[in-house]
Amino acid sequence: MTSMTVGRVANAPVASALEGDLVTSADLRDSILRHLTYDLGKEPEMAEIHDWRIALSLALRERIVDHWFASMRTARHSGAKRVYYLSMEFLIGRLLEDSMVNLGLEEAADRALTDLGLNLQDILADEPDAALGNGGLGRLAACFMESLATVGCPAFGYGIRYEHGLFKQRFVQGRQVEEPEDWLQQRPAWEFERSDIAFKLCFGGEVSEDGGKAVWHPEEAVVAKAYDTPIISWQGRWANTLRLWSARPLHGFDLERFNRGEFAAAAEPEALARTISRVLYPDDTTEQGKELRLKQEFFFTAASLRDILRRFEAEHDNLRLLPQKAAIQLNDTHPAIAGPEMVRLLHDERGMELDEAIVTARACLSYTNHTLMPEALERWPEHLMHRLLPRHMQLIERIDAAHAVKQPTRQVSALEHGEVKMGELAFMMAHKVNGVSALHTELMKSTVFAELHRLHPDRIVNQTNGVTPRRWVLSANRRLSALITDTIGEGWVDDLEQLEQLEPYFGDAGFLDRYAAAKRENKADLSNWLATEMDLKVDPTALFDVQIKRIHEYKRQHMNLLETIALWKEIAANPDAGWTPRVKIFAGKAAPGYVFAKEIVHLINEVAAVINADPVTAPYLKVAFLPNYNVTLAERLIPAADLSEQISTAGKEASGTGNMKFALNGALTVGTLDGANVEIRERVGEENFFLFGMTADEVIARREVPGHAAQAIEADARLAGALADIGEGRFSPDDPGRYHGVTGNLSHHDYFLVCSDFTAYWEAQRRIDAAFADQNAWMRMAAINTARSGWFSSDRAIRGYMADIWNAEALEVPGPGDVLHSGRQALG
Ligand code: F58
Repeated sequence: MTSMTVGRVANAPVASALEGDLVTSADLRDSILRHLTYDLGKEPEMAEIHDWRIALSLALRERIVDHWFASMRTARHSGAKRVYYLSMEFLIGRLLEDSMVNLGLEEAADRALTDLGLNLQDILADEPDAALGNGGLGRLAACFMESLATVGCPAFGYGIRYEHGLFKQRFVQGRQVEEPEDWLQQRPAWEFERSDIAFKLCFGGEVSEDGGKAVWHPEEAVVAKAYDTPIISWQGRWANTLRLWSARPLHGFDLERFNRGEFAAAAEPEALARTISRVLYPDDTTEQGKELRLKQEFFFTAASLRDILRRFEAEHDNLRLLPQKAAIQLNDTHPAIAGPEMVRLLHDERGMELDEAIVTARACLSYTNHTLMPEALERWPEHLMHRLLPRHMQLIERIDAAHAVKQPTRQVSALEHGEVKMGELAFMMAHKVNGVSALHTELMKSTVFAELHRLHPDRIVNQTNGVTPRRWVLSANRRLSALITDTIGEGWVDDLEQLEQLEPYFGDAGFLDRYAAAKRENKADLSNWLATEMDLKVDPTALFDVQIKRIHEYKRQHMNLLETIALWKEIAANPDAGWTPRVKIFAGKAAPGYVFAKEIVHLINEVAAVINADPVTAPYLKVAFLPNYNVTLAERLIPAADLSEQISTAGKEASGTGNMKFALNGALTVGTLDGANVEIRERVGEENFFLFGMTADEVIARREVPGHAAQAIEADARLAGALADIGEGRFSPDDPGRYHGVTGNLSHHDYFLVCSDFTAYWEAQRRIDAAFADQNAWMRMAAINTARSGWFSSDRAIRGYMADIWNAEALEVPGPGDVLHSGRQALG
């Protein structure tokens, strides 16, 4: 319980960044108290920290609403095209700090809370992460939402309001244990429930013909109900909506059955319907729940399309205008059923000719691909598609046939071996298809979509990913931000390429000293956190070497671990050789059904336990595996990193976005020529990037060499030694054979070429040791990374989509007077 102290009344106005809107800390304090009392029903002296947090969030949300209405009104009145970003995942993290910073109300909030005897940092730390995503794809969607608002592009994000986001990860004796995540346990502070925005969605049944018209007779229906979260731009200039759908039963509760005493049965329809938005799929490797996943995909896609058409039809009466008014981006193939569903809505339900419906749908739709890995490309059994969505299956066949007409030799089809290939379907139904880094886009053209690219040479375009500087630099790294703003002013925050203006200051000793001090203090903070949270003592001046991302063989955490073991052995054999002290930091979740990844998690923990207990190597090497990696943990780790591990097998990482966050925050990259690493290296300069390993072409050639792994092991005694230690149970004495699966795979199969790249990786790491020993030179390289990475802003990426894919324009809200007298708004 938090007691309220009646403190100084801070009435001095705090200039908010919002034009014409001066918010005093006293105003804010009053609205916090009002929300606490009248919305949460709590007396200040009885309020817990989360009550205060929610009251503060509501007080801020209140200040967003007028701007939100004004933005939507401007979009409506201008007749401008709207962008619709359909994504199965939005990995948002916390929103309170983001909103406060974007509204320019941080100082006011700090003072208001101090007046109330509270501490802003404690309140911020209380917010649960909204983890409605698995990894990069979901985080990209969240960065894009913030940038869409910041550049003033009228847009809606559409997704699913999962009751349980990505599982929580705990380690029990080194093994990953998954626990359900419960972000909705406390009252969600940001969203508005929209009982009036709900659509009925159907599944199953059959299709009949009536005078040449297809009529779908579904057998099952649920309701999608909207929840809206306003997303405010930097400096509150614009706000868009993130609209998430929650599944409800069509017919509520069965009172008759209840009255007969059949209590569980009475609640059954509700429970069944709600299952659709119950959990985020942590994975696409498991077979279970395939049907439910397809239902989820259709559920949110179909609800979103209905909403888009409803809005369009309220404003226009000619369906042919749709492509001029709506750009619909499919974030990977999860919403690819949008193609046939849109055709169905236009043709079956609105009477447009089939061919025209296909052309119209295609002119609205575009598709982003995030992976080339065959096992991750979605395919649905035709029989399942037919059973759940019989009319859509017919339309998929029509779309495929219509496409086939244009290719006399008929080499590409969306239907193969009894499956629907969603990548091909999305490609056929999109006017643009984009990759997420230059290399990835070229590989799309030459591999998975080679044939489709030949047929449609203008369709594939590149849009290299980006990250929002507001969250990933301004908020996450206060010390660095203050230095940047002191040096070049605040303009960089929404024009990140201004960071280039830092470089002329590198000659001033003062700048690099302050840059180094910011990094040192960030590392000291992290060291303290590791001591208190993980009971791990580390040298805060050591090289902080960080690999944080989902655990996957292609991301090669195990290569990093093998190098760690080899380094440990070398230090132990020769402790006085002048080693550069290192802290190896890992974090990441393994998909629950991905056995190999879970073994890697276990192994990292067991290796960490052995190395951290070694008194001889302790001054030079520590290993930390932080549990439950999430957005908030990334915000803590990235500003404290010296070295960013981006070591995927070349050709496998579509882009990466962590790599951009690290470079901006002054960590040097050790990386392969993969994904956006290639573009980062081009921009920061090859002398400020530690490159190693095979290229994508070399990877393909190397795989053809018989016994490539055995050869590599034979040629490198360090690698052989590390593998032998694992294989002999040095880190798992209770079960020496525990990792035979891992060592066997690496020695005989090694698809991801860990062994073949190991020696080059080891050598790169030793070059890094030497470079880090010269702190002045290192800090200069780090600062160059910051100064030259401004291009990786998601504002730039969004402008690229607007120009090359959506043909959409940015808008500005009119003056503050119009904002404040908005009257009652028809929402959305
Ligand atoms: C990631 N994909 C790419 N997929 O791996 C990464 O290179 C890229 O930077 C990022 O997208 C953004 O473009 C990714 O995160 C998933 O999370 C899948 C979602 C569906 C279930 C399986 C994982």
